[in-house]
Amino acid sequence: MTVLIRKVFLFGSLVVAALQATSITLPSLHRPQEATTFATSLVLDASEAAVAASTQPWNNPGQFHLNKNFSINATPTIRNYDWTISQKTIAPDGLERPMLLVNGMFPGPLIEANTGDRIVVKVTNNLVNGTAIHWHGMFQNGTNWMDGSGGVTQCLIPPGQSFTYNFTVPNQWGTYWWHAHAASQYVDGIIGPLVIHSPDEAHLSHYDEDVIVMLSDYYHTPSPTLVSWYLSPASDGSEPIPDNGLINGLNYFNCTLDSQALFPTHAPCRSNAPRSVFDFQPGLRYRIRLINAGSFADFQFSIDNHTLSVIEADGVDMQPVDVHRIPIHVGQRYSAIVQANQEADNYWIRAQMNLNCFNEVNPALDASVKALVHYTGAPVSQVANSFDWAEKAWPGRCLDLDASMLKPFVVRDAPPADVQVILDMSFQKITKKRVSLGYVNETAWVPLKKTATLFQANKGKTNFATTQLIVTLNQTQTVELVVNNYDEGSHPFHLHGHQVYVVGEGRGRYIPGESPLNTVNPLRRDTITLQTFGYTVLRFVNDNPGMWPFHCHINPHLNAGLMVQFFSLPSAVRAFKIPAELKKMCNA
Ligand SMILES: *[C@@H]1O[C@H](CO)[C@@H](O)[C@H](O)[C@H]1NC(C)=O
Ligand SMILES: *[C@@H]1O[C@H](CO)[C@@H](O)[C@H](O)[C@H]1NC(C)=O
Ligand SMILES: *[C@@H]1O[C@H](CO)[C@@H](O)[C@H](O)[C@H]1NC(C)=O
Ligand SMILES: *[C@@H]1O[C@H](CO)[C@@H](O)[C@H](O)[C@H]1NC(C)=O
Ligand SMILES: *[C@@H]1O[C@H](CO)[C@@H](O)[C@H](O)[C@H]1NC(C)=O
Ligand SMILES: *[C@@H]1O[C@H](CO)[C@@H](O)[C@H](O)[C@H]1NC(C)=O
Ligand SMILES: *[C@@H]1O[C@H](CO)[C@@H](O)[C@H](O)[C@H]1NC(C)=O
Ligand SMILES: *[C@@H]1O[C@H](CO)[C@@H](O)[C@H](O)[C@H]1NC(C)=O
Ligand SMILES: [Cu+2]
Repeated sequence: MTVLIRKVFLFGSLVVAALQATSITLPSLHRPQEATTFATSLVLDASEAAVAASTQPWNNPGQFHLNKNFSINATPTIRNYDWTISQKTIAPDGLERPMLLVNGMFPGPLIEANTGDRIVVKVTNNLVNGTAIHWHGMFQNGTNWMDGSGGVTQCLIPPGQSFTYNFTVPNQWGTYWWHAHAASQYVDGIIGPLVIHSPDEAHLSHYDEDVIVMLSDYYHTPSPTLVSWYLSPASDGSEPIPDNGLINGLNYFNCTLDSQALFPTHAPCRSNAPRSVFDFQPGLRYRIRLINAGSFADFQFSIDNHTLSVIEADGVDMQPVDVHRIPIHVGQRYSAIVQANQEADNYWIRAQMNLNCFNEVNPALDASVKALVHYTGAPVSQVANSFDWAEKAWPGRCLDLDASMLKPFVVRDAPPADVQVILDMSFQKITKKRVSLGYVNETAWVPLKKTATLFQANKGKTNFATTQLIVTLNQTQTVELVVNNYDEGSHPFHLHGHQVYVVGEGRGRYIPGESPLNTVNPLRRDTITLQTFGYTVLRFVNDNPGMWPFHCHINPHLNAGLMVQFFSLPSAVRAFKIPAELKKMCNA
């Protein structure tokens, strides 16, 4: 999103002046009301889901309600998966389009494991293009080459070939997801949930049922077309606006609206696609694992008449905090406990796209994406009569849930910084083609072909292509990462292989000594939104060797270059024994 800034040269005095002049007060964010009495529990379940399954055979609603037979106390084991990725025409919301699917499923298969397990996924690529699968949030400590980042930690799995990802999860748990990390492929369907259990989780005894709710913005046009348009002068830097949104891969769409869409498809369409339905058994408590697996839209999630008690952010247990709405940006996850303590009825689940984050209007889009909670005993329905919370969705800018509300359950102060890295994010239209590209300092990332930066680093190379911004971090020490966002858009940045401490955020540019920092048990997570014309200060411990992307998770922005790589612990990386079959894929 670049409407204002892209017309101005980044480092020009105009922008600096604009940054210094911004003093708009933060919108008053919704604070939780008094905690509702914890009397009962919420359970989502899948009776209506069976109906959906009959009309949407590519959707497996059952996998989103975690099976209670899964033993979280089992001895460490190997979790094997066998996946084939292929293209298939399906109609998640009633309108047909070709999608890229794992084992013919959308969303793709759940990966469920315990801390201490090994995860082994054989991926066979039956697409016409190369692919790679990234395990979002997994530390991959000592197995950086299993991170699945195309052009960084691997060459793509060539069409017709297989590669087996193989890694352990020794020291983390919570809610994660997996997705293609090649071109824009995940936008076309290569996504799925990844849940890690542990007996050490903080809130295990506070819920009865465990449910996954994957949100995604959704486009009727395949992503290569949208990305070519975005990276052409025609878009003027405006991102494609979604045609719809999905909850666990389902939603209704009014087919007559296709002709009014920004990109009409005129594809076969039936205006009868079902929404997801979550069955609640009165008295139970439901852990809802929210995942924004979309590519652009920021959602505000709520359930009518049901308070959300947030207990996890990006795999980090939190001290419970009650809210009515959870803003969730691309790549982020939250768990919230919901109590099934309301009258037996149907209630709307709402995932409201934040239209303030969009540059354009798509007349085909109903930005209020919905699913239903259905209480046992209430009539089965595709609509509810419930009302949205009275207080408005969060106003204005596309901000994360206020970091000061999220206090990690395992208290850890941010260690003092040993070294500081400053990065400037911007969109600039300085290429000959007059296309707006995403820059970290002066580099717009373009993925390498036929090699990966990790392989180059492993061989001892220290000067990389000019399209690669590589920040080398030689020692195990605490890095303070100061990120200035010189763009009018907000950017959910994801650091691979780490959880970061969020020690400071604010408007304007970071001013050392003046911008306030909080190092007392600050929020820790792996995906954090840089606000419009603002700064974010993060800290992380550089104790995981490898080549780690730090990138905007808004897919068009990544495709426009908004990525930097941390080259952590070079001597350990040079000693990596990278499997030969991984390097062989570079010769395809
Ligand atoms: C759980 O295990 C029991 C006993 O083996 C079995 O009868 C039941 O079908 C299983 N439930 C699910 C949901 O898999
Ligand atoms: C394969 O990749 C090319 C280049 O990105 C793209 O134009 C094409 O649409 C892709 N094919 C499919 C089927 O996704
Ligand atoms: C996974 O890696 C482990 C440890 O290197 C190895 O013992 C095992 O054979 C591998 N499994 C597969 C299926 O490649
Ligand atoms: C679908 O959209 C058309 C055109 O806006 C509108 O006239 C019609 O009422 C809509 N149908 C439903 C069921 O909402
Ligand atoms: C939901 O909450 C509203 C507002 O508090 C209340 O008026 C309504 O009766 C509740 N609905 C049900 C079905 O309990
Ligand atoms: C990025 O640019 C800023 C401002 O010029 C500079 O202070 C910083 O060191 C640069 N960062 C890197 C990694 O080059
Ligand atoms: C890291 O080590 C390399 C070579 O060993 C050196 O050139 C570079 O300056 C070091 N970087 C820092 C930040 O100390
Ligand atoms: C990675 O492994 C090293 C060595 O075992 C350990 O010191 C470090 O804390 C680990 N880091 C993460 C993020 O797991
Ligand atoms: Cu972005």
